[in-house]
Amino acid sequence: MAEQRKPARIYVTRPELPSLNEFIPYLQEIWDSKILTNGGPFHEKFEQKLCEYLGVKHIALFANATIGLVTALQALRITGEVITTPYSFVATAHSLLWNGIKPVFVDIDPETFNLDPDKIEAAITPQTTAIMPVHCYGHPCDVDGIRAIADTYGLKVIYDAAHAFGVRCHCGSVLTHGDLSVLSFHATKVFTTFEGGAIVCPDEKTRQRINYLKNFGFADEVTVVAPGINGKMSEFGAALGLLQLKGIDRALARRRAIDARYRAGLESVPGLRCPRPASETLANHAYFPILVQPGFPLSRDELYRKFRDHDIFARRYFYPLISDFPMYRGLPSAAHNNLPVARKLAEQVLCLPIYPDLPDDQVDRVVELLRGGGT
Ligand code: T4K
Repeated sequence: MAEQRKPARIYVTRPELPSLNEFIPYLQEIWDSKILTNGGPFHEKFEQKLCEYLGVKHIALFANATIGLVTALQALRITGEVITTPYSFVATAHSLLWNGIKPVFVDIDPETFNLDPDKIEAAITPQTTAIMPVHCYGHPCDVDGIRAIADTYGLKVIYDAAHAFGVRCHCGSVLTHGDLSVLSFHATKVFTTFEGGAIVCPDEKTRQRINYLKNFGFADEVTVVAPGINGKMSEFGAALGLLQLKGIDRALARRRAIDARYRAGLESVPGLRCPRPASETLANHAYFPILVQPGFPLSRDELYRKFRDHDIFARRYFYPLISDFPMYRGLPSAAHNNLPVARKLAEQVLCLPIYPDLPDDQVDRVVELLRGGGT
């Protein structure tokens, strides 16, 4: 009897990589030069090409976004309390704790999944020094609303832009907003250098300080200007990044096509909502969140488990809320009634698989399951 082939496992994401053959000449150069790190030639070239691609002026590369966030806070000498979102990956708030800063959680907007500017002012105290919003799923925050509040109260704004590679809003790259923006190039992101990240800076002076901080605080061979950390990206990561830039437009176009296919397939499924970024956004389709609402035959968690039974590994980004983890839940701002929108969305959200190599027939497999009410 012919063996029945099991459908392939579908993950929430898979990294987009160039062919190994294309990468070997880059590796050969590293092997020949024996320059592996500390700001080598690939590092310099990648920073320059990345600025050009993203439409920004100054970038400091990092080993990952988490160290980037920790360093961004150090660079701007942020202390006291920082207003942030509970609806994100834990690294956002952890970067505050690593600096001895108290996170103050503020609820999110039900359409954008991002900090609700209307709720920020009530959370400001004399100890507040900054706001750390997240462009969640790459959907831009209300950057103008946040800027207005920051200006009124003299606060800094550090955007966690881990999801926002290549995203453009009403006035160009979303990464030019705020005092600093931090990108992630982790394996699960739209643009990857295995691990990696970057801080987008407004001027060369700030970039210089960040460069000292990511290199133990060294300003030259014998001068240490701050208790810096080791946050440097290696030549391996920078070389891969340089090569990745060649394929990124094709990868983003494929993501766009998958996003459109999901939307067309799921348009009229009762109890499902597919949020999208504001219409003027040039999105990167980093994630495809759906909200499982009353009217759908299964609860979100039942659907999550049903998907797993079918070897489809959709993920509940971002459940649980950061404010529910043990190191945060004692904070007054983590109280249940302070974050009703974030709490509701965290109970309803499921991120569907989306990545450039995902074939149409697998997208259709996911859609069929949802159209059948998860059965
Ligand atoms: N701020 C925000 C808003 C973030 O979302 C993140 C990271 C950060 C800051 C910090 O950035 P980094 O310091 O990492 O640069 C993942 C990632 O580990 C994490 O980077 C990411 N956010 C978060 C949203 O998702 P997990 O626990 O879901 O990853 P994991 O290992 O379960 O991977 C998910 C799927 O991806 C796997 O089922 C298969 C696929 N995968 C994953 C890896 C690691 C691969 O195919 N290959 C791989 O190498 O956290």
